[in-house]
Amino acid sequence: EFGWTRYNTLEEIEKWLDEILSAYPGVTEEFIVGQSYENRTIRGIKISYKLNNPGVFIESNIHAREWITSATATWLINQFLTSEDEMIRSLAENHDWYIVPVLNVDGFVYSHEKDRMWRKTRQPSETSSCVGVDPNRNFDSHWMENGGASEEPCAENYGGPYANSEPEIKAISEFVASIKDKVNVMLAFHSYSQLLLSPYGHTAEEEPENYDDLNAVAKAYADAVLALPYGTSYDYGSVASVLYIASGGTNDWAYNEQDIRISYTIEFRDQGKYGFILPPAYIVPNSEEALIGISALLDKCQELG
Ligand code: 0X9
Ligand code: ZN
Repeated sequence: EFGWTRYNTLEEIEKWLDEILSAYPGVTEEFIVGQSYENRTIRGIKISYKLNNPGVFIESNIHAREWITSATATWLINQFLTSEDEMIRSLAENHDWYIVPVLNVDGFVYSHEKDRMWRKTRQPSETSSCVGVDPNRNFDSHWMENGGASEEPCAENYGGPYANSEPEIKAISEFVASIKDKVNVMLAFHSYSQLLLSPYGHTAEEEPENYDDLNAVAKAYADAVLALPYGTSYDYGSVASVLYIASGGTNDWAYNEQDIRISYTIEFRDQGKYGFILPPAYIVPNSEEALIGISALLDKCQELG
């Protein structure tokens, strides 16, 4: 049965999504991002309680093995619809939420059924027997520039034969572009390392024009999470300064090509003890941190205007 005491399969997540959509018809709406290489439907849910709210887009599980991301995304959806807590109600009702719990559907299924550590998509290469592209190197923004993405089909960070070669990335790019005027904040959920990563990933030579704001907003998230009883610490800064150069990722594409000025990659728990194989007992703590962090992040955005 679906829940947050263990990790759910794609089939379980989709069945739960159907139940949620029929239980809350007035405030939820399904959106279809598109079809995956293996022809699965990539689904999202929009939650909207009123007109003219600022929009927040959450992309989750672009990397197949990062199961904590879809567990957290579904937990957030559930809280937004069922919680009676005042802070959560205000967070839920004063934003329009566009949430894609599992973007890399083919890879996610493969990570459940064949290889728990699978990261990439499942589209075969035309030049190699290796399968899949790193979807977070495949966006059409400074694609394959400056390193951090590989031209080698067998590499875990293979950028693909061309930008948007992966149907999942082409689909989400077109979908976000179609609603970009309604999206103020873009969050890409990943694990692990406990980091809030802002643009740029494609270069360490420059910083975005609103880098001070991006850091202030990230600090608000990190401070709020640290203040919880778990005492979990998050670090923040640009991808290139805190982590490594990596072009063609979601947060750079949203910022550079769609003009979404508040754009982060969030790397959830932990810091390497369990890594990608985070025990299910941490799903709820991680989700609580994401909730309080996102609430503080959005409050800070509003404060900065
Ligand atoms: O390398 C990645 O794609 C992300 N780390 S992960 O361990 N989840 O694979 C970081 C992505 C940072 N953002 C960009 N490169 N734009
Ligand atoms: Zn990732």
